[in-house]
Amino acid sequence: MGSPHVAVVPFPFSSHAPKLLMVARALATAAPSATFSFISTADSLARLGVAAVPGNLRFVEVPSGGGDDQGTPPWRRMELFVEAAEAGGLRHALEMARAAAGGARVSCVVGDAFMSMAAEAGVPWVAVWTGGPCALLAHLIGDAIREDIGEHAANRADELLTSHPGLGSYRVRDLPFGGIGASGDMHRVMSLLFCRMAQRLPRAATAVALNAFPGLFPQDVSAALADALPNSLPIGPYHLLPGAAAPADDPHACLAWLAHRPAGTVAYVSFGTVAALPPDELRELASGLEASGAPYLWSLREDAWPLLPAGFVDRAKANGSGLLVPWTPQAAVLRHPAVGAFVTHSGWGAVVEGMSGGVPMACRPFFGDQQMNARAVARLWCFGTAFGDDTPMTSRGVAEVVTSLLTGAEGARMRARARDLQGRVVEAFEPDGGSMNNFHKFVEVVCARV
Ligand code: U2F
Repeated sequence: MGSPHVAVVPFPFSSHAPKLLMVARALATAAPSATFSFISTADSLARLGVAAVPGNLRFVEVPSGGGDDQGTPPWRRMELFVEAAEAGGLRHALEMARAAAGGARVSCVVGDAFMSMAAEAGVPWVAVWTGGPCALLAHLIGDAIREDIGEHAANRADELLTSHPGLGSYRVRDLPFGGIGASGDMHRVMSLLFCRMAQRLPRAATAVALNAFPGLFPQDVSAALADALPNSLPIGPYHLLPGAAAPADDPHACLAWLAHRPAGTVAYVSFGTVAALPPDELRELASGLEASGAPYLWSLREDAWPLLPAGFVDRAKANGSGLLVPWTPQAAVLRHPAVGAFVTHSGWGAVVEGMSGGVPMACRPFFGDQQMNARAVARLWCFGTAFGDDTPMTSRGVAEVVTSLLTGAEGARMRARARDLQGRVVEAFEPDGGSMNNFHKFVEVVCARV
């Protein structure tokens, strides 16, 4: 029997592929005698940093299922990709990986939980969930929740989900079933993905990796998750797994800019890879940052720059008060001592990177799991606050929140809690720490001979 050949299959949209690549790098480092084939579309591979990977990790380009035309809307590209993968595309991709590895049969698929068609690929499937664990729980028991809240979800938005074990701190309005933004098509595509995933994960996945460390959530949440998904393994934050992180790519010299700022003085702003603020809110945020007087580092996609208030970019450049860039090495930025506050959409990657850096957060959630993540940051771990409820994202609201996080008494309390979480993250990655122990089990499952 030959050595294991593991196919790592990301969902090739938003930041899913970089997260799966972190897991793949860590696995390839931990199991040097196994072969890892990272299977993705040309577009997704082109956006990844594929340099400096372990020698036993290769990249295999597979068809996208159509929708390569840049004019195709994102929801339709996703739909075409998923339809093709469901209709035999994934099996075909595994054959391509086999051919590229000199005929070595794929012994295990480590696949994004969204790629749940892996359940039918005839190979053991180990799933990787990249979002908030409580959102996963909500998806897994989604039918029971929908039956409970029924048609009246809007009237019951502020009700706590106390009749669903593990979800009692969340409100109906926090549930992740809303899909992305106002687009009904995206909602439809995402709902189908989540629905298939919720059916297949408990039945077919050999194990499910979670981007969290054991003990991060209270006991009732862990128990409810273990009940819904007995094979889940918290091995995160993924970016801290040994070998997971590529060297920080910093084309806009953000780290050098931070090096000139005193500790805890800079507000870092980023809304991840999908969410976009409506233009009026973007202007409020920009003017609030200026009004706070705090130095800021803002990761903002360039297509949004023309929407900023007149002169904003030039003023930042002229007085050095801010640095606006299209991309930062975020995990390294959040670890930098100069960063004292994080204004974010509260995607799960942002949350775990923020807590790993010990940085208090101001969350402005948009869709999916972000509302639950923001709620957990503000109410469960209390190392941040959420815009929207009492504090609208107006210029004044932004200035107040940023000032409070950087210099206020409440901000200091939140920073202390963030540092406490940071310490627990460090412990989880000590040689006998919870995430490390689970990661060893994960490697064993992935590399098991079949
Ligand atoms: C979707 O999340 P996003 O991709 O929008 O957001 P995150 O989960 O926070 O992940 C973004 C990643 O991109 C990195 C950052 C994160 O690892 O470090 N990044 C960066 O390196 N530099 C930048 O300038 C900006 C970002 C979805 F929208 C969320 O609701 C889900 O929780 C998430 C689950 O994977 O996917």
